[in-house]
Amino acid sequence: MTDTDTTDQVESIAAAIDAVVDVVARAAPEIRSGLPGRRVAAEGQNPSGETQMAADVFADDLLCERLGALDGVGTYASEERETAVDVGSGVSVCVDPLDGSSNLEPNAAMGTIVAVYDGPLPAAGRDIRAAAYVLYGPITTMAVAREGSVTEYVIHEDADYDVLTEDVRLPDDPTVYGFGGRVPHWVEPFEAFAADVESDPSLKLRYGGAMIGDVNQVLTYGGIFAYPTLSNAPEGKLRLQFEGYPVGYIVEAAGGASSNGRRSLLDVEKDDLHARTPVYVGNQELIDDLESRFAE
Ligand code: FBP
Repeated sequence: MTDTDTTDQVESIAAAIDAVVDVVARAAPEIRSGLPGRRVAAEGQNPSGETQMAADVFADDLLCERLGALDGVGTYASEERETAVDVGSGVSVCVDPLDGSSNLEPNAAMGTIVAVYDGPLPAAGRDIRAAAYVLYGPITTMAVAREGSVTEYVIHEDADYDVLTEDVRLPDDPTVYGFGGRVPHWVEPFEAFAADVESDPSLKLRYGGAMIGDVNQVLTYGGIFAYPTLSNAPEGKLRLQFEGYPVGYIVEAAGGASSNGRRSLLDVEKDDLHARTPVYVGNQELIDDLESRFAE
Protein backbone atom coordinates (compact mmCIF):
# COMPACT_ATOMS: atom_id res chain seq x y z
CA MET A 1 0.00 0.00 0.00
CA THR A 2 1.23 3.52 -0.58
CA ASP A 3 1.52 6.10 2.23
CA THR A 4 -1.46 7.93 0.76
CA ASP A 5 -3.82 4.95 0.60
CA THR A 6 -6.76 5.37 2.97
CA THR A 7 -7.91 2.57 5.28
CA ASP A 8 -10.78 1.84 2.87
CA GLN A 9 -8.39 1.55 -0.07
CA VAL A 10 -6.07 -0.73 1.91
CA GLU A 11 -9.01 -2.95 2.83
CA SER A 12 -10.40 -3.08 -0.69
CA ILE A 13 -7.00 -3.97 -2.15
CA ALA A 14 -6.59 -6.73 0.46
CA ALA A 15 -10.06 -8.07 -0.40
CA ALA A 16 -9.24 -8.00 -4.13
CA ILE A 17 -6.00 -9.92 -3.48
CA ASP A 18 -7.89 -12.54 -1.44
CA ALA A 19 -10.35 -12.96 -4.30
CA VAL A 20 -7.64 -13.15 -7.00
CA VAL A 21 -5.67 -15.77 -5.08
CA ASP A 22 -8.83 -17.82 -4.49
CA VAL A 23 -9.83 -17.70 -8.18
CA VAL A 24 -6.36 -18.74 -9.33
CA ALA A 25 -6.18 -21.62 -6.84
CA ARG A 26 -9.63 -22.87 -7.80
CA ALA A 27 -8.92 -22.55 -11.52
CA ALA A 28 -5.67 -24.54 -11.27
CA PRO A 29 -7.17 -28.07 -11.30
CA GLU A 30 -9.35 -27.06 -14.26
CA ILE A 31 -6.35 -25.67 -16.15
CA ARG A 32 -4.40 -28.81 -15.33
CA SER A 33 -7.14 -31.15 -16.47
CA GLY A 34 -7.59 -29.10 -19.67
CA LEU A 35 -3.99 -29.67 -20.76
CA PRO A 36 -4.00 -33.19 -22.30
CA GLY A 37 -6.01 -32.27 -25.39
CA ARG A 38 -4.23 -28.94 -25.87
CA ARG A 39 -0.60 -29.94 -26.47
CA VAL A 40 -0.76 -28.46 -29.98
CA ALA A 41 0.11 -25.08 -31.41
CA ALA A 42 -2.70 -22.52 -31.58
CA GLU A 43 -3.12 -20.42 -34.70
CA GLY A 44 -1.64 -17.16 -33.42
CA GLN A 45 1.52 -15.86 -31.82
CA ASN A 46 1.67 -14.02 -28.51
CA PRO A 47 2.67 -10.31 -28.44
CA SER A 48 6.31 -11.34 -28.02
CA GLY A 49 6.17 -13.23 -31.32
CA GLU A 50 6.20 -16.70 -29.75
CA THR A 51 4.05 -19.57 -30.91
CA GLN A 52 1.06 -20.06 -28.64
CA MET A 53 -0.10 -23.49 -27.59
CA ALA A 54 -3.83 -24.20 -27.49
CA ALA A 55 -3.31 -24.59 -23.72
CA ASP A 56 -1.95 -21.00 -23.44
CA VAL A 57 -5.10 -19.63 -25.06
CA PHE A 58 -7.38 -21.87 -22.98
CA ALA A 59 -5.76 -20.86 -19.66
CA ASP A 60 -5.75 -17.18 -20.66
CA ASP A 61 -9.44 -17.17 -21.63
CA LEU A 62 -10.42 -18.97 -18.43
CA LEU A 63 -8.43 -16.64 -16.15
CA CYS A 64 -9.58 -13.51 -18.00
CA GLU A 65 -13.20 -14.52 -17.56
CA ARG A 66 -12.88 -15.46 -13.86
CA LEU A 67 -10.52 -12.69 -12.72
CA GLY A 68 -12.25 -10.10 -14.86
CA ALA A 69 -15.57 -10.87 -13.14
CA LEU A 70 -14.22 -10.05 -9.67
CA ASP A 71 -15.26 -6.91 -7.81
CA GLY A 72 -12.15 -4.89 -7.10
CA VAL A 73 -10.29 -5.90 -10.28
CA GLY A 74 -10.02 -3.04 -12.79
CA THR A 75 -7.67 -4.37 -15.45
CA TYR A 76 -6.67 -7.81 -16.71
CA ALA A 77 -3.50 -8.19 -18.74
CA SER A 78 -1.78 -11.31 -19.91
CA GLU A 79 1.36 -12.32 -21.68
CA GLU A 80 -0.89 -13.83 -24.32
CA ARG A 81 -2.68 -10.60 -25.33
CA GLU A 82 -1.40 -7.43 -26.91
CA THR A 83 -3.33 -4.98 -24.77
CA ALA A 84 -4.79 -4.89 -21.28
CA VAL A 85 -8.54 -5.46 -20.85
CA ASP A 86 -10.60 -2.95 -18.88
CA VAL A 87 -12.85 -5.06 -16.63
CA GLY A 88 -14.08 -2.58 -14.03
CA SER A 89 -12.42 -0.57 -11.31
CA GLY A 90 -9.75 -1.63 -8.87
CA VAL A 91 -6.37 -3.36 -8.96
CA SER A 92 -4.53 -4.35 -12.14
CA VAL A 93 -3.88 -8.07 -12.52
CA CYS A 94 -1.10 -9.36 -14.78
CA VAL A 95 -1.01 -13.04 -15.63
CA ASP A 96 1.28 -15.47 -17.38
CA PRO A 97 -1.41 -18.13 -17.83
CA LEU A 98 1.01 -20.99 -18.62
CA ASP A 99 4.62 -20.22 -17.91
CA GLY A 100 6.92 -22.71 -19.66
CA SER A 101 4.27 -24.05 -22.01
CA SER A 102 6.97 -25.47 -24.29
CA ASN A 103 7.26 -28.07 -21.50
CA LEU A 104 3.82 -29.38 -22.48
CA GLU A 105 5.12 -31.64 -25.24
CA PRO A 106 7.78 -33.37 -23.09
CA ASN A 107 5.33 -33.39 -20.13
CA ALA A 108 7.55 -31.43 -17.74
CA ALA A 109 6.66 -28.87 -15.06
CA MET A 110 4.85 -25.62 -15.87
CA GLY A 111 3.29 -22.77 -13.91
CA THR A 112 0.76 -19.98 -13.79
CA ILE A 113 2.02 -16.58 -12.55
CA VAL A 114 -0.11 -13.74 -11.21
CA ALA A 115 0.83 -10.24 -10.09
CA VAL A 116 -1.52 -7.72 -8.46
CA TYR A 117 -0.62 -4.03 -8.89
CA ASP A 118 -2.10 -0.97 -7.22
CA GLY A 119 -1.93 1.29 -10.25
CA PRO A 120 -2.38 1.45 -14.00
CA LEU A 121 -0.37 -0.71 -16.41
CA PRO A 122 2.42 -0.86 -17.20
CA ALA A 123 2.97 -0.67 -13.45
CA ALA A 124 6.13 0.13 -11.54
CA GLY A 125 7.66 -2.71 -9.54
CA ARG A 126 6.96 -0.93 -6.28
CA ASP A 127 3.22 -0.88 -7.19
CA ILE A 128 3.06 -4.63 -6.72
CA ARG A 129 0.92 -5.67 -3.74
CA ALA A 130 0.88 -9.44 -4.12
CA ALA A 131 2.23 -12.14 -6.40
CA ALA A 132 1.57 -15.82 -6.70
CA TYR A 133 2.44 -18.81 -8.80
CA VAL A 134 0.88 -22.21 -9.29
CA LEU A 135 3.30 -25.03 -10.03
CA TYR A 136 1.90 -27.94 -12.04
CA GLY A 137 4.39 -30.59 -10.95
CA PRO A 138 3.74 -34.12 -9.69
CA ILE A 139 1.36 -32.32 -7.35
CA THR A 140 -0.15 -28.86 -7.76
CA THR A 141 1.16 -26.25 -5.34
CA MET A 142 0.83 -22.50 -5.08
CA ALA A 143 3.15 -19.91 -3.52
CA VAL A 144 1.59 -16.59 -2.52
CA ALA A 145 3.61 -13.54 -1.48
CA ARG A 146 1.98 -10.58 0.23
CA GLU A 147 2.97 -8.18 2.96
CA GLY A 148 6.53 -9.47 3.04
CA SER A 149 5.92 -13.16 3.52
CA VAL A 150 5.32 -16.22 1.36
CA THR A 151 2.83 -19.02 2.03
CA GLU A 152 2.87 -22.30 0.13
CA TYR A 153 -0.35 -24.23 -0.46
CA VAL A 154 -1.21 -27.63 -1.89
CA ILE A 155 -4.17 -27.53 -4.31
CA HIS A 156 -6.35 -30.62 -4.38
CA GLU A 157 -8.17 -32.05 -7.40
CA ASP A 158 -11.51 -30.80 -6.05
CA ALA A 159 -10.03 -27.23 -6.07
CA ASP A 160 -9.79 -26.97 -2.28
CA TYR A 161 -6.42 -25.90 -1.00
CA ASP A 162 -4.52 -26.12 2.29
CA VAL A 163 -1.48 -24.41 3.70
CA LEU A 164 1.67 -26.51 3.34
CA THR A 165 4.24 -24.03 4.68
CA GLU A 166 3.83 -20.64 6.31
CA ASP A 167 6.58 -18.07 5.94
CA VAL A 168 8.62 -19.89 3.29
CA ARG A 169 12.28 -18.84 3.52
CA LEU A 170 15.19 -19.60 1.21
CA PRO A 171 17.60 -21.96 3.01
CA ASP A 172 20.79 -20.20 4.13
CA ASP A 173 23.07 -22.67 2.36
CA PRO A 174 22.31 -22.63 -1.38
CA THR A 175 22.63 -25.87 -3.35
CA VAL A 176 21.07 -25.44 -6.82
CA TYR A 177 21.44 -23.24 -9.88
CA GLY A 178 19.65 -23.02 -13.23
CA PHE A 179 20.70 -20.68 -16.04
CA GLY A 180 18.75 -20.13 -19.26
CA GLY A 181 19.75 -18.86 -22.69
CA ARG A 182 22.26 -20.45 -25.07
CA VAL A 183 25.75 -20.50 -23.55
CA PRO A 184 27.42 -18.97 -26.65
CA HIS A 185 25.16 -15.93 -26.12
CA TRP A 186 26.10 -15.35 -22.48
CA VAL A 187 28.06 -12.13 -22.03
CA GLU A 188 31.47 -12.03 -20.34
CA PRO A 189 30.45 -10.92 -16.81
CA PHE A 190 27.79 -13.62 -16.64
CA GLU A 191 30.09 -16.24 -18.17
CA ALA A 192 32.67 -15.53 -15.44
CA PHE A 193 30.01 -15.71 -12.71
CA ALA A 194 28.59 -18.96 -14.13
CA ALA A 195 32.06 -20.53 -14.31
CA ASP A 196 32.58 -19.84 -10.59
CA VAL A 197 29.13 -21.22 -9.73
CA GLU A 198 29.78 -24.36 -11.81
CA SER A 199 33.07 -25.02 -10.07
CA ASP A 200 31.63 -24.54 -6.58
CA PRO A 201 31.34 -28.07 -5.12
CA SER A 202 28.37 -27.09 -2.95
CA LEU A 203 26.21 -26.20 -5.99
CA LYS A 204 24.66 -28.40 -8.67
CA LEU A 205 22.80 -27.69 -11.92
CA ARG A 206 19.00 -28.09 -11.86
CA TYR A 207 17.37 -26.52 -14.93
CA GLY A 208 13.93 -27.56 -16.15
CA GLY A 209 13.06 -24.90 -18.75
CA ALA A 210 10.01 -23.48 -16.93
CA MET A 211 10.88 -20.54 -14.72
CA ILE A 212 8.34 -21.44 -12.06
CA GLY A 213 9.72 -24.97 -11.68
CA ASP A 214 13.26 -23.62 -11.54
CA VAL A 215 12.43 -20.82 -9.12
CA ASN A 216 10.52 -23.20 -6.86
CA GLN A 217 13.67 -25.31 -6.59
CA VAL A 218 15.57 -22.20 -5.50
CA LEU A 219 12.88 -21.48 -2.90
CA THR A 220 13.10 -25.07 -1.68
CA TYR A 221 16.84 -25.72 -1.74
CA GLY A 222 18.41 -22.26 -1.96
CA GLY A 223 20.52 -21.19 -4.92
CA ILE A 224 20.08 -19.02 -7.99
CA PHE A 225 17.93 -18.95 -11.13
CA ALA A 226 18.94 -16.74 -14.04
CA TYR A 227 17.59 -15.94 -17.44
CA PRO A 228 20.42 -13.57 -18.23
CA THR A 229 21.16 -10.76 -20.61
CA LEU A 230 22.32 -12.29 -23.90
CA SER A 231 24.60 -10.94 -26.63
CA ASN A 232 21.75 -11.33 -29.13
CA ALA A 233 19.01 -10.24 -26.66
CA PRO A 234 20.35 -7.73 -24.10
CA GLU A 235 17.03 -7.73 -22.22
CA GLY A 236 16.92 -11.52 -22.08
CA LYS A 237 13.66 -13.38 -22.62
CA LEU A 238 11.41 -12.89 -19.61
CA ARG A 239 8.79 -10.19 -19.32
CA LEU A 240 8.92 -7.63 -16.53
CA GLN A 241 5.21 -7.16 -15.71
CA PHE A 242 4.30 -10.84 -16.05
CA GLU A 243 7.43 -12.64 -14.84
CA GLY A 244 10.19 -10.33 -13.56
CA TYR A 245 8.25 -8.29 -11.00
CA PRO A 246 6.19 -11.16 -9.53
CA VAL A 247 9.08 -13.57 -9.23
CA GLY A 248 11.34 -10.85 -7.80
CA TYR A 249 8.65 -9.93 -5.28
CA ILE A 250 8.15 -13.57 -4.23
CA VAL A 251 11.86 -14.36 -3.83
CA GLU A 252 12.52 -11.12 -1.93
CA ALA A 253 9.55 -11.84 0.37
CA ALA A 254 11.13 -15.24 1.07
CA GLY A 255 14.35 -13.57 2.24
CA GLY A 256 16.22 -13.82 -1.06
CA ALA A 257 17.22 -11.16 -3.59
CA SER A 258 16.34 -10.26 -7.17
CA SER A 259 18.20 -8.34 -9.82
CA ASN A 260 18.35 -7.32 -13.45
CA GLY A 261 22.15 -7.40 -13.10
CA ARG A 262 22.37 -3.95 -11.53
CA ARG A 263 19.41 -3.41 -9.19
CA SER A 264 16.42 -5.15 -7.63
CA LEU A 265 13.92 -6.20 -10.28
CA LEU A 266 11.36 -4.16 -8.34
CA ASP A 267 13.35 -0.99 -9.13
CA VAL A 268 13.51 -1.64 -12.88
CA GLU A 269 11.19 0.65 -14.82
CA LYS A 270 9.95 0.11 -18.37
CA ASP A 271 7.06 1.78 -20.09
CA ASP A 272 5.98 -1.10 -22.33
CA LEU A 273 3.50 -3.71 -21.06
CA HIS A 274 5.47 -6.49 -22.74
CA ALA A 275 9.00 -5.21 -21.96
CA ARG A 276 11.61 -7.84 -21.18
CA THR A 277 14.30 -7.91 -18.53
CA PRO A 278 17.20 -10.10 -17.51
CA VAL A 279 16.13 -12.02 -14.38
CA TYR A 280 18.42 -13.17 -11.58
CA VAL A 281 16.85 -14.40 -8.32
CA GLY A 282 18.20 -16.36 -5.39
CA ASN A 283 20.21 -16.15 -2.20
CA GLN A 284 21.44 -12.68 -1.38
CA GLU A 285 25.17 -13.51 -1.50
CA LEU A 286 24.87 -15.05 -4.97
CA ILE A 287 22.96 -12.03 -6.30
CA ASP A 288 25.52 -9.67 -4.70
CA ASP A 289 28.32 -11.60 -6.40
CA LEU A 290 26.47 -11.52 -9.73
CA GLU A 291 25.86 -7.77 -9.51
CA SER A 292 29.52 -7.14 -8.67
CA ARG A 293 30.49 -8.74 -12.02
CA PHE A 294 28.29 -6.30 -13.97
CA ALA A 295 29.59 -3.32 -11.92
CA GLU A 296 33.22 -3.99 -12.92
P1 FBP B 1 6.87 -18.71 -21.97
O1 FBP B 1 6.25 -17.75 -21.01
O2 FBP B 1 6.65 -18.36 -23.40
O3 FBP B 1 6.51 -20.11 -21.64
O4 FBP B 1 8.47 -18.56 -21.84
C1 FBP B 1 9.04 -18.42 -20.58
C2 FBP B 1 9.97 -19.57 -20.31
O5 FBP B 1 9.40 -20.80 -20.66
C3 FBP B 1 10.38 -19.60 -18.84
O6 FBP B 1 9.45 -20.26 -18.05
C4 FBP B 1 11.71 -20.29 -18.89
O7 FBP B 1 12.54 -19.87 -17.84
C5 FBP B 1 12.26 -19.89 -20.22
O8 FBP B 1 11.17 -19.46 -21.03
C6 FBP B 1 12.94 -21.05 -20.87
O9 FBP B 1 13.51 -20.63 -22.03
P2 FBP B 1 14.55 -21.56 -22.82
O10 FBP B 1 13.69 -22.51 -23.60
O11 FBP B 1 15.29 -20.59 -23.67
O12 FBP B 1 15.43 -22.27 -21.82
